[in-house]
Amino acid sequence: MASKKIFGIVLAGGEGKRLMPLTADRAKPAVPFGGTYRLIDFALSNLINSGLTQIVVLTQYKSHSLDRHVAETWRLSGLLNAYVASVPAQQRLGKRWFSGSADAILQSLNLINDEKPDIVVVVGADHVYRMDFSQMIDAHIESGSGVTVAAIRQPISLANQFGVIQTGVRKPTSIQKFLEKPANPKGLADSPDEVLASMGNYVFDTQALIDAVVADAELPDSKHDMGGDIIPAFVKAGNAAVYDLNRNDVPGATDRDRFYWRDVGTIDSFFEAHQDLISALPVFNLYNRQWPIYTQQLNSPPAKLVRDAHGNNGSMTDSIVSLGSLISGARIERSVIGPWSTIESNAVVTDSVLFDRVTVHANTVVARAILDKNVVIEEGARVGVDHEHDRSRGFTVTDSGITVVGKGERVAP
Ligand code: ADQ
Repeated sequence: MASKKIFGIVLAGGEGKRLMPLTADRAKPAVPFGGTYRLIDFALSNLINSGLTQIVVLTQYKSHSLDRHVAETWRLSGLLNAYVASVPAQQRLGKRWFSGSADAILQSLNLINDEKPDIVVVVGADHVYRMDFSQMIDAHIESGSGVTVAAIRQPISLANQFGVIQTGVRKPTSIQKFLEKPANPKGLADSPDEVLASMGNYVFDTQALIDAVVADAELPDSKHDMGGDIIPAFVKAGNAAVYDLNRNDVPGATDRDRFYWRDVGTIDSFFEAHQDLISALPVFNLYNRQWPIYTQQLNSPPAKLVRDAHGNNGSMTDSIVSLGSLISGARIERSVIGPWSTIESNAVVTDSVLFDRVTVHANTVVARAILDKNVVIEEGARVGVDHEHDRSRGFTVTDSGITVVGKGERVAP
């Protein structure tokens, strides 16, 4: 990789419908995660830690808070022409928005032409994981293919959410077949309950990428989608390799999180990924100093846990509390509390995810719930306890029983 010039593209224009109502007001990559992070911080941290210094983030859908987060947080030094730049859809090829992720790249070819890289790394922006892309780039160069697709084994029951890869028998690093979100895929020969899923991360030879998106633009039936159209075209041409995440050795990884990767595209998977952060031996370790996940450094006071006005102790176990939060005489278990939240006396918050500036007043119960920014739980209210009641109040309740309260809502007793 050392002798090559590398350019990074983060695809961040998707709508994230399945995360509603968390994406009602913001792009999916801007959805808060783990207290102080936003989803895009994982992709960007991985690229920066892998040595990339020129990265663009292609945005479109409700991009304001995403643009702001990228501009405020991801400021690289002006030296060496290093940057992370958020680039909104600009209608450069006529009066139309990005019609798909491949069209987003087609409409942004000026950015590639400006830098003239040898290799372009294209990644999604809505996964929680650690990955050293420099190792994938080395494998790509060695393979001699036009594209290399990062992959990880996933349960076959989830195959309809992913691009599913079949590799060659004689050459296991070449992709023989690629089916985007198939209904009935075949399991792996050595593990019939699993498939090899695309992670939505790709390494391209620059010219191969340009040729592919230009050719795709002429196809009347194409959806102009990276997973649905571009990668299958490379596979058909016998020009695609696979890179299994289990070959990736990230510095400082633990045995538990070495090959951790979570698609957090649904409320359930988003919720479960939070549970992966908080136990004493976390499934995903945020405290790996050798491969830090960066985010905005808020100018905030530390979190404070105090007794309430009556002298009652609170308690907190298996939880994360972010800067600026104030917790008095409340019980918090297995939860993630976002910045500048207030939780008052005799509130019981269990198995929950609170975004920033949430207020939980006294004598309340919050159970298996996700509370978006600025939610207020009024004194004596309960949420996540009676699902029928939650639904009747207009809150989303998933089949697995997670209640989601949208941005700025007040929950009355
Ligand atoms: P999905 O995640 O379903 O599958 P998609 O919705 O296209 O694919 O999102 C991929 C990335 O592209 C996201 O970061 C999204 O924000 C962005 N994106 C989507 N539409 C865009 C547009 N019009 N402009 C700019 N950015 C856009 C993909 C692959 C699968 C793979 C899974 C892994 O297609 O093959 O298995 O990711 O989760």
